[in-house]
Amino acid sequence: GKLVIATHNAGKLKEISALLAPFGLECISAGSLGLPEPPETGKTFVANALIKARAAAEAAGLPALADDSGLSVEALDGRPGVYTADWAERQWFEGEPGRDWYMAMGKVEGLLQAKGPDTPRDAWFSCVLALAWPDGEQAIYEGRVDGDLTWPPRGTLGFGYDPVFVPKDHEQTFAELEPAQKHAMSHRADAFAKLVADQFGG
Ligand code: ITT
Repeated sequence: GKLVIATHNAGKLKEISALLAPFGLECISAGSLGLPEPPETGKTFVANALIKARAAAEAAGLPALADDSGLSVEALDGRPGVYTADWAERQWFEGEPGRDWYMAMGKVEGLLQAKGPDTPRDAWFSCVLALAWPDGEQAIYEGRVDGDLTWPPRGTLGFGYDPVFVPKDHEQTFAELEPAQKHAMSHRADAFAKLVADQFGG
């Protein structure tokens, strides 16, 4: 069957396509269908994931999968959390609109350092996947990975905050790990495993 991937984030699209590859679905990106980005007005990952999945399913008349995710820092009371994307100011890169991730990572680091040198650097990524069908049916799957923040950023793989996130029991950042290694342990992989077990029976 066909599935709309309701994201406008190229890094996510790449990871979701890789994670879905074994299931023989025809994945269509929201961008290629020209679907608009609905405002993410929810206060939780679940609410925002459902907003994006429902909007895409209704506009396309096809089942849609959305991902709402973010980085939470223990010592910052879970911030930026659902506001992770918002902390990266919109800028223009080589004529394309984008977000300044380096600045966003620096903002998190600055707040952490302002708390003092002994502040715990524990953080986690959350991912909520929402599936929505045009008839109103929907399903939600939540994933998480724990780690520590490092500074300065290291690595060029992945996207977003990957260069400052070191998963627990590892030395390398998500941006230094091969995609297959990240996919074996990420918040997105955790949520996907639950989706696959539920939708494809294991
Ligand atoms: P869509 O809503 O179009 O899917 P978005 O980038 O706006 O794209 P979110 O609102 O869910 O998506 O924001 C999540 C942000 O959290 C994302 O932009 C990344 O910066 C960060 N993030 C999520 N997963 C990540 C990952 O695996 N590695 C690094 N950063 C991640």
